[in-house]
Amino acid sequence: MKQTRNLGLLTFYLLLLTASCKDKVVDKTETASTEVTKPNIIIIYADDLGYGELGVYGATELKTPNLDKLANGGMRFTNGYASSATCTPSRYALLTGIYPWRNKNAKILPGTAPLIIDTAQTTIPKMLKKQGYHTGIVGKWHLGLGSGNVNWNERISPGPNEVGFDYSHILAATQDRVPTVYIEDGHVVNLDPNDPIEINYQENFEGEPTGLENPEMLKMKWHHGHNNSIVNGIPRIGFMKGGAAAKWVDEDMADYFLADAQAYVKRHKNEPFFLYYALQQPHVPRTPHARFVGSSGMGPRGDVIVEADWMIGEFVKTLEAEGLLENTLIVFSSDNGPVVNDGYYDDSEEKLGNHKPAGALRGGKYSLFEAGTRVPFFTYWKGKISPGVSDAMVSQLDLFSSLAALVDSDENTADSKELLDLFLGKSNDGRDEMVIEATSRTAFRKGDWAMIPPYEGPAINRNVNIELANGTDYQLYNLKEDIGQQNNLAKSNPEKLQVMIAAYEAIRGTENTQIQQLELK
Ligand code: NG6
Ligand code: CA
Repeated sequence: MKQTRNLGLLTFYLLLLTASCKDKVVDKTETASTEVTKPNIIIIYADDLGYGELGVYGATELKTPNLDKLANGGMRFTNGYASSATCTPSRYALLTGIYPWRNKNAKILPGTAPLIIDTAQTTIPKMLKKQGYHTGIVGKWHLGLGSGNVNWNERISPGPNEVGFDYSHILAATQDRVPTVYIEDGHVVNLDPNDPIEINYQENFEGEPTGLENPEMLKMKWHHGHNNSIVNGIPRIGFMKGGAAAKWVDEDMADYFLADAQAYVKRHKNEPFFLYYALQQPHVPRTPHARFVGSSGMGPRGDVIVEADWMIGEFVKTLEAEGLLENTLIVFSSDNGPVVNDGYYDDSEEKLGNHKPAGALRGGKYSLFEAGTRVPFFTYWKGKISPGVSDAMVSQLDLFSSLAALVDSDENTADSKELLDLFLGKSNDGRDEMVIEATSRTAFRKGDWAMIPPYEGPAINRNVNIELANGTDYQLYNLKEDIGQQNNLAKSNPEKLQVMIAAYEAIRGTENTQIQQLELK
């Protein structure tokens, strides 16, 4: 009896010894020593995904199990913001940590626009590179390429590789804009030199069909805009000639980028890496792969959200299989709020049913109301971030300084707040105030309040059926009591309005507001 117990103890000690030896072996490896200070960082960025689009943000009609699981296992923000209600400005702010309205070129760009990030400017990937990271972007770029008059048949530069990315595999602008080709490290993928690419946003190339003139060739009809060159039966913005072998197949795009994102993490799993995985969904044209067609019951818009959710599920599986989840911070968000009809007849309005892309928020993409910029936003780090929900205010601008703090870099920017503890779920302190932008107009959020200066222009963009928040009066809303921005308190609370205007002008300058006030007189 005693002997058996001793034997048992011996086995126990032997097991302990083996276990601690194993630990020591692991400790000596390169990976383990970098584990503490150099976690991998992945930003997954959706395109036009609204605040109410995920189950975890209250969606009931649309199923997003993979994103819900990730969000539920991490820190989810209910007051998380993109810097702008459109793509280019938000992406500019995300990567540089600078308010987009400080850069007059940070507007929705055509596919031929030059790069709008100065190659001397600091960016998240540049900052991380200095700390020993390998940096990659897979997916949508939309920050311009080249310095004007790009020759698409040579190496295209400057681009992502010149502003901090060691590796880039991108679509230049948007899925609805030419050139409709993938570009890897500055080279158009599958380009046949005998079939060179030409792009023009002003006029068509002779003999090339267009959406306007050749409706019989279309598998998707245009509603507004989007009637230039036809690629894969879909009319686009801009004219394109040549490059037949290089043209993407829209329905394969999600799988294409997923495979590349998976390959990237596998290639770089033995060094600290930063991956910016910029999804193209649910931006127009919505082209789900055949296996997702009908998956949402909501038409192509819902189907591509289900598709994106599945892609993220697969991507996380890869991280898990490679043993990377415990050493990787994942940030998920969207570049701007939702739009249902953004220029094509794709049944999204007809089949929307009870789904509310913006949740309880007013407005949408292009709008200064909340739905323009308040978006799904969460962080996930297995074993490191305790699951939770935070109502602290946080902007994508803040990723620059917070990620710098994470990797022990002393870089920061004036517009980017260091909120690392908030992102890691160790604090509930967010920002107190911020300027938000929408199609070159700006508004202000401070505490529970939102203030929108008067702006000329239509109250509603009828094409997309979204309230833009233009008006002749100041608007002031208490979001805590009125998340849907129905009660304008500007007149009944003039003191608060003045406080908001003063704080706004302290950041934005007086010019913007003064112009608006002059126009009112
Ligand atoms: C608009 C397009 C819209 C979309 C948007 C950019 C028209 C009429 N509308 O100009 O379809 O492409 O630009 O979206 O052309 S974003 O998410 O990249 O900012
Ligand atoms: Ca967008």
